[in-house]
Amino acid sequence: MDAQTVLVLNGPNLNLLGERQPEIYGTATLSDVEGICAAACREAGLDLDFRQTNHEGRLVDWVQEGRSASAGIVINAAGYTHTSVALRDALAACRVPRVEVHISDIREREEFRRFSYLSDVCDHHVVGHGVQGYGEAIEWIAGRRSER
Ligand code: CA2
Repeated sequence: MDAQTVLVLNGPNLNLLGERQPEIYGTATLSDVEGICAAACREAGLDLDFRQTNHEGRLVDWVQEGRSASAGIVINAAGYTHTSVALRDALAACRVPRVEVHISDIREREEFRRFSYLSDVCDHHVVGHGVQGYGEAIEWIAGRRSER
């Protein structure tokens, strides 16, 4: 990991993207999402490190890995968004820009999805913009770097 690399982290079940619930999540697969992220990074002159796991502790490890030595962290923590104090604490300890992404609009869905443990420890949020939201998150990180 280095200061030119955007770390994009995906939580549980996102490996199944495109396989069901297209009315909520669309038809793109996680591999398509990686392509969107790669294009946004290429455009911004940044490198991409794209990962997915179904395990909470692994997400915590990866956030710690990127916490000081990356261009920024883009995270769709999926179900852990609504449950994980551990992930919140890891993000709170980051020194790099953090962007929370959700494909669907969690504010307009079931009550249990409306609360995010991660929201107020992230610097920016892209919610309900579909898979293109990942590209927007990377553009935000790139824009913030060019302001410095
Ligand atoms: O909208 C999002 O990006 C979510 O983070 C997606 C999570 C959900 O738990 C959050 O509340 C909102 C679900 C990820 C799993 O998505 C699947 C999509 C299609 C097929 C299977 C799983």
